[in-house]
Amino acid sequence: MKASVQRVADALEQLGINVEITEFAESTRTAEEAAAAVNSTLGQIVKSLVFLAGEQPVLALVSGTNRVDTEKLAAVAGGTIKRANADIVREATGFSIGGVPPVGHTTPLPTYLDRDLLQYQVVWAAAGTPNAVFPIAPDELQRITNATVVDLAAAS
Ligand code: 5CA
Repeated sequence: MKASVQRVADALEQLGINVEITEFAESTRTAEEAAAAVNSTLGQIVKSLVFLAGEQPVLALVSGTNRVDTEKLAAVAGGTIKRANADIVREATGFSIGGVPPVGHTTPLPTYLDRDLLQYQVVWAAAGTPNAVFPIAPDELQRITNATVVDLAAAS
């Protein structure tokens, strides 16, 4: 297991939950690739997206079918919302884009969970690298990330 995947496994264990991380031979870098790898719908893939709310990095956990409406995020996170660049993502989370997990970050980030994820029995999130994911019930994901559940989806 890669060190960055091990960090996610350790974080999940410390949170007291027993989930199985799968490392694939193929890429799960994008939500589409992850859905193909785990044979789920796109909506069941959790995108872990870092934004800057003013200066504060925040994490949005978003269904694979949704784009974030930054005005909706601003309304709950405060400040002007900007997408974090790759360097800020790595600094704030300790992980690189494509493998950013919902837990195990360098420092805890204020976290917002797309309410559309709650319709599924199980969702899949990245586990530290662009080919590792794990399944989790969305209510459990909300609990372990201490996330605020919000409507984040941009009109499609
Ligand atoms: N492993 C997959 C599925 S769990 C994953 O991590 N998906 S993701 O959506 O959370 O991460 C990829 C996202 O990073 C893409 O949606 C894309 O919007 C964003 N991204 C890619 N390149 C950049 C970049 N240069 N700056 C900011 N965000 C980026």
